[in-house]
Amino acid sequence: MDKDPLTDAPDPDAAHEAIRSMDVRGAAHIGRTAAASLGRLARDAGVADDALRARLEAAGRHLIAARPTAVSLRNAVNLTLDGLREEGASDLRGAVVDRAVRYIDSSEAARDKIAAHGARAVPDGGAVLTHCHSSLAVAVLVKAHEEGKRFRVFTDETRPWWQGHITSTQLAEAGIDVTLIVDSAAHFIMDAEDVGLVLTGADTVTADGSLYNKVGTHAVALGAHSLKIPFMTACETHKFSPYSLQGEHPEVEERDPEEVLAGRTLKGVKVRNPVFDRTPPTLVQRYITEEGPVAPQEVEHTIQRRFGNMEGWL
Ligand code: RI2
Repeated sequence: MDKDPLTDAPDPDAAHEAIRSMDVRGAAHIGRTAAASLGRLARDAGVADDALRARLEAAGRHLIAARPTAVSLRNAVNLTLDGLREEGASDLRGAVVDRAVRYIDSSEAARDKIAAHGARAVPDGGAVLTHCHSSLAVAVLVKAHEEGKRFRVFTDETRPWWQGHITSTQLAEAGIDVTLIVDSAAHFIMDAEDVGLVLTGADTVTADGSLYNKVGTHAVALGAHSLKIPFMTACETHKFSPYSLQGEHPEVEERDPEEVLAGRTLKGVKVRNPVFDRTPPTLVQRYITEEGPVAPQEVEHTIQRRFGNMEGWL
């Protein structure tokens, strides 16, 4: 029997803190953690329906505030809290729990489908370049390797959180030939090595087809474009932003400069730490989703089809 996904879920306050501090990171993981914490609260809070509704909505708002850029967090909260708005739901608690479990299951199922779709785009021979750590990009590469494709991977290290180290370790554990590079070496490596694909994850994809992902992604995409290397992004449609249909674009998170300084003091120097950037749709060849590859110009239609009534959404 599959393990109940809510059993080990943190309460929403603990989930907020884990997401804010990056103990829980990666847009897909963040979304599933938020959904699980709301499901757990709904299941365990022994209060009447009105009080439960108020507590869940407050917890949802607090979770969304933990990190502003990855839309999977806000989507996870809203899709879970849709249980509160379910027409004719006699069991509010059960409806929210059910939505939370459905969100988690669909996110996990999406990963397997994305791996299968994405593996087709991975070159047999040559190399792939990645940026930051994306669980979905890793799933694609591992699947391609399991299917017998042989390729090398160059991984951008991605300061200041070094998520490229996670990518490198996971790929090496899967038996893939992996080489870690500093981010500023990306263009040199794309030019010097036989890189046939750049593959990243996504934090948010907006209706105009723009990609919001870990800072540095835009520069990598520009480099790939100049060298005519396909640039693709592995992402579940939970990363698509229905809010952007009304022109809302994600806030780019700026974190503590201390993360950049890492304990050093540079007298008279200002430090900034923006952690995401926007890559324009013209530089993205395909979003590899659970539904298959989606071109940037098809994102708006996918959002309209994928997200229904948003009434009452936070
Ligand atoms: P998956 C990460 O952000 C990276 O930007 C990565 O591309 C994205 O989340 C998606 O990751 P952070 O949370 O959902 O490390 O593919 O700041 O795992």
